[in-house]
Amino acid sequence: MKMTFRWYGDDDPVTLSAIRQIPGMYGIVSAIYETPVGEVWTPEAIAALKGKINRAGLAFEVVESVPVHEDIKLGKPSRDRLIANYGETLRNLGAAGVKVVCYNFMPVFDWTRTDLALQLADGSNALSFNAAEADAIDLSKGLSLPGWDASYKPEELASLLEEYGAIDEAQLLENLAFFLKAIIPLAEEAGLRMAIHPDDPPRPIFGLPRIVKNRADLERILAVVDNPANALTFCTGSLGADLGNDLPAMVREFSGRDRIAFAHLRNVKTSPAGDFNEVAHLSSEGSVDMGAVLRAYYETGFDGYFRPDHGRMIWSETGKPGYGLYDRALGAVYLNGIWEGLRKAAGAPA
Ligand code: DNO
Repeated sequence: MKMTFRWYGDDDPVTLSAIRQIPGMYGIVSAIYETPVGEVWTPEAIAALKGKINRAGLAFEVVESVPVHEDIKLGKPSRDRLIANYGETLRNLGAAGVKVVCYNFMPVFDWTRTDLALQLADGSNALSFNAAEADAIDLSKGLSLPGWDASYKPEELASLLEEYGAIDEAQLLENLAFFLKAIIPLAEEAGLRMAIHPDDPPRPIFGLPRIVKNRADLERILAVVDNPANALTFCTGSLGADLGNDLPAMVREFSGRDRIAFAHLRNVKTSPAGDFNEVAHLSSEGSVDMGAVLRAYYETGFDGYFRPDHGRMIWSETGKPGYGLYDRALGAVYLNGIWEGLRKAAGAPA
């Protein structure tokens, strides 16, 4: 297991030198944010990012995300050119030593929350989602959240949503399959693994189809191209927002088959209806049994990348919701502690 931390580049209030001081930190997860979605990430831009990270004493082996253009998700004719560009980006990333590329296939919206600063009982703030409040959102005013790869003006959003009117789950899955059949051989050639991120929250939202929500969905996607380069970003926070997802069992299954390349570790307190708020990483704080999840990784010999996902805002920190330094650092230390316990219990040296 290699512990990593997400960093949003020079505009991120969290600095590389601060991340370097978190015990047990191996590497940075980042992206090139300046290149428009659909364009090629050049070797120069990749080398500049990698250089910055390496000079801070950290590895750069995981990208999150190379965003997938909406035309690919919609299956429009322009997808051929966009997929060719995506492949070239993968080639450039692989040549720079990147091993995993995280991406998602959520139409229009990435992770969605209804409150970015819910106050918890201990005085900290966390992200939360309430389905009734989401249904009441007026999309004609546009919607964007800090941390998304793309945002839309109200009129762009309206026309995109209209285009998705013709796309149901089966069609979206077909468009994903088309993308994977083209991209996975290129990823393999580039020496890296594609790792799809689950839908967050794991259910249809704003009438848009969602196809990465549960075990059956993940099975279906992995079967499209049965190759270790077609892998998962297994996010306990996203999948954990459906109490029907048995996370330790799913990790055992997919990590056991070496199909998890990247683990997002986050805890959520979820209601039976699927409303949830994020909490500290500790098992006792939420619905995710982090100890059991890590045991499943350990016992299946996981040697991919971990990252502590979203933290609360604590100790008066301000910054990107979910992506402050302090609570994510506590998460990393907690996860490393569990891992050390598992290693020692199995007789491994520290
Ligand atoms: C949320 C993140 C997601 C993730 C994308 C992957 O905090 O986990 O935004 O980066 O869905 O493409």
